[in-house]
Amino acid sequence: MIKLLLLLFSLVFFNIPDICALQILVSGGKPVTANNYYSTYEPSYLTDGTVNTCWLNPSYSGWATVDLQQPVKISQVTFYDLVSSGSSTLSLYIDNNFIETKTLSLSGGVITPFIFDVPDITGQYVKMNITNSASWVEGHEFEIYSTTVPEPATCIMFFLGIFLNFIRKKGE
Ligand SMILES: [Ca+2]
Repeated sequence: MIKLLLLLFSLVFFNIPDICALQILVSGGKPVTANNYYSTYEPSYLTDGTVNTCWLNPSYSGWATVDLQQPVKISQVTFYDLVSSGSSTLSLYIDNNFIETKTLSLSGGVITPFIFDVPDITGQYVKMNITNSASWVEGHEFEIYSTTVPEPATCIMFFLGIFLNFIRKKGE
């Protein structure tokens, strides 16, 4: 019995909070600056919440920076890129510190997410530098996520709710 209680205790206080961790989108509606844009395809379309709108840069390279308006612990960055056909190279910077470069071959006309897993780096300005784009630089959405780990008590209530619901359904 004591062993069981110890197991439950360790699960609740060490593992369950990680299971409960939530990915929160922190870039929605945040201001974006870019080195250039074409016509009405403004950088603000990178954080408007839909991949159907885009920032278009009349060049084969360019950059865009999201201002999160306060320092945030960042866990993941996803940039939705589109080229006519060929590859594109994306380099991620947080507060001017280089994080990672990715090159992907894209199918022509298909919006492709470039996903960067970030080891919880705190920063405010998130920059994507795009080079060697097979066609004009075209970004459809620039998503920045933060991981929030709730208090153990919140996790216990969450799993207790699932458990009680399970018992209730079994009783029906
Ligand atoms: Ca968009």
